[in-house]
Amino acid sequence: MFFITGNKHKYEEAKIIVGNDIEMLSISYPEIQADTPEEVARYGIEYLKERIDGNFFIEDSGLFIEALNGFPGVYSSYVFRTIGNEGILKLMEGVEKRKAQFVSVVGYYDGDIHIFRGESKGVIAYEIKGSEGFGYDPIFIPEGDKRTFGEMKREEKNLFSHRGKAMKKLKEYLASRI
Ligand code: ITT
Repeated sequence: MFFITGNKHKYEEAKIIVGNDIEMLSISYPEIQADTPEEVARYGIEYLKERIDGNFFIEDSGLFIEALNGFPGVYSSYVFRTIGNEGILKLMEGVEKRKAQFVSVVGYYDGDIHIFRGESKGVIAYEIKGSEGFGYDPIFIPEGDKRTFGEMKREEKNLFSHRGKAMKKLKEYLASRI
């Protein structure tokens, strides 16, 4: 089964949960401008299912910051490439309400489309911390811990993370089909 993504970190995190028989395939697909990751994932699958032989999944994720009305949300990838973690911390300067959540939506295709969602609640840190992971990991502290995802090993992050939870649902679905 293929995990269609250009992001090696996502693939490595997914492999720990779903298992070694997933293969990373970096094929680009349209990521539409929509309000929710579910819509983005469904559209991506509709495009890819005509082009890929066999079962596959994609994952759309993002960081939703409460005080910024959900920004960067579905624009997380673009915002990270442009203003990055420094830019986000700047936008959050003087803001005490720091709640945020990561959302991961996995879209799996086996002839039908199956959507699995995972969320991870937490807060935006006051400074960049840690060099593990990727993207917004060094500025996100999950509920129940004091460290950022950037200070955690992959296995540990997976226990808390949006992707860990969504991939676990995918894994359970796959197991129920055997
Ligand atoms: P794809 O090829 O799978 O689309 P991508 O990196 O472009 O890879 P998305 O379009 O889903 O992925 O964008 C999500 C962005 O949100 C990602 O690039 C990161 O900047 C951020 N992000 C998502 N999950 C994250 C995580 O677990 N930790 C830190 N940042 C994350």
